[in-house]
Amino acid sequence: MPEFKCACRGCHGGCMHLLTVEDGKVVGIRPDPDGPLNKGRACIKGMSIIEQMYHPERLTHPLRRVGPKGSGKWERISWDDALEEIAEKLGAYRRDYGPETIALISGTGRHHLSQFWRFANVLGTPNATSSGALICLGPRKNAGELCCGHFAGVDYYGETRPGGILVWGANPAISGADGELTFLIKDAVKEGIPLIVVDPKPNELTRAARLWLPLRPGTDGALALGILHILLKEELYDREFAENWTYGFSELKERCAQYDPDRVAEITRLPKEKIIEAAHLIAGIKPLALEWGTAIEQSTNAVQTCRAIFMIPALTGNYDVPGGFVESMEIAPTADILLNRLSPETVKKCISGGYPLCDGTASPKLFAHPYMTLDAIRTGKPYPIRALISSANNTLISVADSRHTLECLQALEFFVYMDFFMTPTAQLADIVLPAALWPEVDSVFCMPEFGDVAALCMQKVVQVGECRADEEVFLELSKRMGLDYGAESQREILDNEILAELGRRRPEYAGIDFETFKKLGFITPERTYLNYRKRGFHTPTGKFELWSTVLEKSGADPLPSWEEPPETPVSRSDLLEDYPLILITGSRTMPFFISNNRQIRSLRKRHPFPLCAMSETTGKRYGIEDGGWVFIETERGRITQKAQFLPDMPEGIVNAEMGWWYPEAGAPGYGWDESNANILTIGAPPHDPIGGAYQVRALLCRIAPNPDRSIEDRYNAWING
Ligand SMILES: Nc1nc2c(c(=O)[nH]1)N[C@H]1C(S)=C(S)[C@@H](COP(=O)(O)OP(=O)(O)OC[C@H]3O[C@@H](n4cnc5c(=O)[nH]c(N)nc54)[C@H](O)[C@@H]3O)O[C@H]1N2
Ligand SMILES: Nc1nc2c(c(=O)[nH]1)N[C@H]1C(S)=C(S)[C@@H](COP(=O)(O)OP(=O)(O)OC[C@H]3O[C@@H](n4cnc5c(=O)[nH]c(N)nc54)[C@H](O)[C@@H]3O)O[C@H]1N2
Ligand code: SF4
Ligand SMILES: [Mo]
Repeated sequence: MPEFKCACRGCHGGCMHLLTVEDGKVVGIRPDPDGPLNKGRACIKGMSIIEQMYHPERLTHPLRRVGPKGSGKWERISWDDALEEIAEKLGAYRRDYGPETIALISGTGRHHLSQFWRFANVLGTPNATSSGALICLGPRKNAGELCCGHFAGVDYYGETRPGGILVWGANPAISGADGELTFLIKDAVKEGIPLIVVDPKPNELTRAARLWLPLRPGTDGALALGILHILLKEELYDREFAENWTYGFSELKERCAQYDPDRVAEITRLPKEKIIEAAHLIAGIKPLALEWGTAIEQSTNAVQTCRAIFMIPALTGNYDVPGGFVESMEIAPTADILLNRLSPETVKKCISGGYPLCDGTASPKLFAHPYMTLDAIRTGKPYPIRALISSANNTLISVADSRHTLECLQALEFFVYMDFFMTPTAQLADIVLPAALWPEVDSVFCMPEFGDVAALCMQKVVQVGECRADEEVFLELSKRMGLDYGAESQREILDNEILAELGRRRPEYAGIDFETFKKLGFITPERTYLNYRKRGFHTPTGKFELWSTVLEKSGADPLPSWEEPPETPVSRSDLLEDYPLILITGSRTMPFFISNNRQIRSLRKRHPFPLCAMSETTGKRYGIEDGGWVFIETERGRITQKAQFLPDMPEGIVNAEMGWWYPEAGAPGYGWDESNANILTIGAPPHDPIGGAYQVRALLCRIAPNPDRSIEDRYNAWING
């Protein structure tokens, strides 16, 4: 039987698989041994795709709400009726109130994001946003762009292996985020490549690490500046790079002098000796690479912390060297084909919070702020948002302060939601559209996002129900609304825009079209190193900007800095009596992708309940048993998760998993508020003054035993039923 080469998007993506099709159905999947990133490997999420595609609860046709909002009553409608109604309503809002009153929200890195941005542009709304971005990848990407005009990642693929990896606020052995697949770091561990891990919570990487730095959550910026201080003071940096290729070296040195090891030890609660040891280890490893994650981004210090951390491998001479922290190759324009057609007046209307990386002043991208855009629905300020289109985003679960999100979504006049399954967010919509899963979509994308090693092919091998790719829906709506989308079909976009541009950037692939690309499955252009030595850095000064001239121009601090986050034992000591513990949220798990997959039985069985990690001493102090249910409460609200005692977990820190809801609890609520970590988090300002990130980690909480085990009973009935 013929096999089709398909790139998986069960997570951010990166694995190639071979799919077999019989009678119009996918009947087999095996990881492609030639897949440039996975090399014949896969995870359980990818392997469950057949179960996902043909799941009895999958959305397979459009629905229109019939009962009152949130009543869970729906009627089946045709695509034609759905699109006609959406086009007509959006057209009316656009005409009567202005296109800015229509907002768009998406989730994390999906194949259709370019078209999502394009649709916002042709619609004429500046209010397109995402539940990730500002707190996920955005700050790291922006830090890279501000420092050197590029993004960078670990060189796992070249002939030279990394000499060591600094893992900071990330758990890539589970998250394999953005195409840096889990296998790659696991291979590095097996090979004995030394790791330095900065993470308050133990995991398999902290256990394998040469050095583990379990810092106080939210203090990463201070630690990074402290490490830079030691490197600069003890002259452990690359002199040639510093002298010839950086801008603002002496200013940075002066700034870092405020972060001597004694002060940093006090802030981070790490022993001073460990901080010095970390700096010495970092200086001694060549080439050193960096794996960094969301923990440093989900904070009011996001962009400056990311900038400070990025400077560590750069100043030690590891930027874009073989086996080091290498520049993204930007093979194809898959992530950025947005037609920036908004007038300056419209750009000014963006509900960006005025943050320089959101409002277009310090970045060529415009980005509405998710919390503030939602807030405008509720308050009408700065003007009312009347309609929302959500694609690939379980807003009620993934945006900070879920009770606020609920209030906002309930106040919407018109809400269109597109997903594979019904979710608690979908239940608040007016129209729900069925989305195509990855074997049902034609697309080209590059991975990993950090380093761009390959361009990969997704191809539609079957049709399931009436499901459609999100990009097709944006195209179709544009046509019906008479908007100039610039192409007639997804195939034309792939051939004439993405692959044509790929051919211009990589002449060896000139003339390639999607039919040819499907047969190849992927391409892996050759990497060249130290490119900045030939053409300088893509910054205003042509240098690696330690002092950011872009931030300077926008009025922000041009040097990396750190401030105590808004709700810590230091900044809110007044809360300690009631909320004595530090709460972190997030913590990815293997079977799930954020809030996805809770209804996929084979996956759910592996991790049936949300786990709340803490040390035994912390748990016992509050009467909690290992495996018992625990209430976790902040000033915003209370949820329950199942306690998990972790041997090396530092005292006084509690970790709540994010993304939880319970499909088995049934419509309309699906238990959205039982274990959802975002009931506990803060969405309101203060935000990161540069990029608008909000604080979903490093908060204050209290815990108490919850004797009620009904969540387990309900699950058991569902899984056995
Ligand atoms: N407290 C806390 N909050 C967080 C985080 C945290 O660590 N802690 N992490 C943040 C981060 S990093 C992110 S990226 C966001 C994630 O937030 P989101 O990206 O919104 O992720 P999900 O909530 O899983 O929503 C994705 C939904 O989209 C659907 N979906 C998946 N692929 C497609 C597709 O191709 N088309 C369509 N139409 N639907 C699709 C899924 O079925 C799912 O219901 O959450 C953020 N929120
Ligand atoms: N299997 C799976 N893979 C995924 C996802 C998934 O849900 N499941 N989600 C995807 C998405 S959207 C993203 S953004 C990535 C996220 O990938 P990661 O960034 O790896 O996300 P997390 O595991 O949430 O957090 C990483 C680590 O941060 C630590 N941490 C918490 N607070 C702090 C702190 O204050 N400082 C420091 N230094 N560390 C802290 C946590 O203990 C955790 O080990 O993963 C992606 N990949
Ligand atoms: S790691 Fe991601 S891309 Fe690979 S099989 Fe799993 S879900 Fe698919
Ligand atoms: Mo994310």
